[in-house]
Amino acid sequence: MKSVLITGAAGQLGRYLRDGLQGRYRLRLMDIVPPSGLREGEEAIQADLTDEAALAAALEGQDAVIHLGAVSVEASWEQILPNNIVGTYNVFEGARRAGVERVLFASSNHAVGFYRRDQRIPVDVTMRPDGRYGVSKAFGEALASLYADKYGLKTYCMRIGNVTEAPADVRRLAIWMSPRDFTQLVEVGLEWPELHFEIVYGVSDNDRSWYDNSNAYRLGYRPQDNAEDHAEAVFAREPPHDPDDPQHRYQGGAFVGLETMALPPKPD
Ligand code: 15L
Repeated sequence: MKSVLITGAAGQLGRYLRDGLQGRYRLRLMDIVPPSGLREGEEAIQADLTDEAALAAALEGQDAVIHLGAVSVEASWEQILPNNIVGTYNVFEGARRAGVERVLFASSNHAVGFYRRDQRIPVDVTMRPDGRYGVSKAFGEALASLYADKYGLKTYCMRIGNVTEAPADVRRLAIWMSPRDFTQLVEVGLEWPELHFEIVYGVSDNDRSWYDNSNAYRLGYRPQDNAEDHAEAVFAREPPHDPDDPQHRYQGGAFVGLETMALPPKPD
């Protein structure tokens, strides 16, 4: 059975993965707050990603690391720098030093949030982050590329949309991912034998998807859910919006709308 470290394990995504991977992997759960309710096959480590010694100890003997730990929304540079930039560097460098074979990186749709909603994008597009958080995810993807090409780590970036039980709003009908599809996408990264460096979109099989996710399908991903099953309920509770408002025009949504006082009307 493979041993897998999950950073940010006390968050919602960590909880979904613990449920989905339970019994099939030995899970080491790391977070700044102690992950609770440990089950058989789980152990917990309370540590900060900026603590290199603690991270080295956590990575020791692991086959893979699923790196979820980060500030998960747009935030000040003072918050993004230690948690998302330094922390992510420490995970890749720590994995290299510890001989961990695979690094699965939780990237985000916000690395490419400044594509318009009428665009359908594959994984190899130019980065268009919609904020400092998105930049930190683009940075993590760059590290994944470097550590695969230069040091031979197997790296896998999931540009996650929004993982919840059901899509929260109209925007999420395009980027939603069910917990079971998320678990399956993670398993692809843990198991795909020829992995070198890959980017996939973390979304279910959504009719309204903005992504060409054929790379994930090539690796064996077969999502079982589709946000469209929730569309009627979502449209019933959300009033129509102005398509020229930046936060409705671009894929990144509200993150695009933040701090956009200087945004020209049509920057693209
Ligand atoms: C993300 O990357 C965030 O972590 C999550 O909180 C949501 O904001 C999600 O994107 C989204 O775009 O809905």
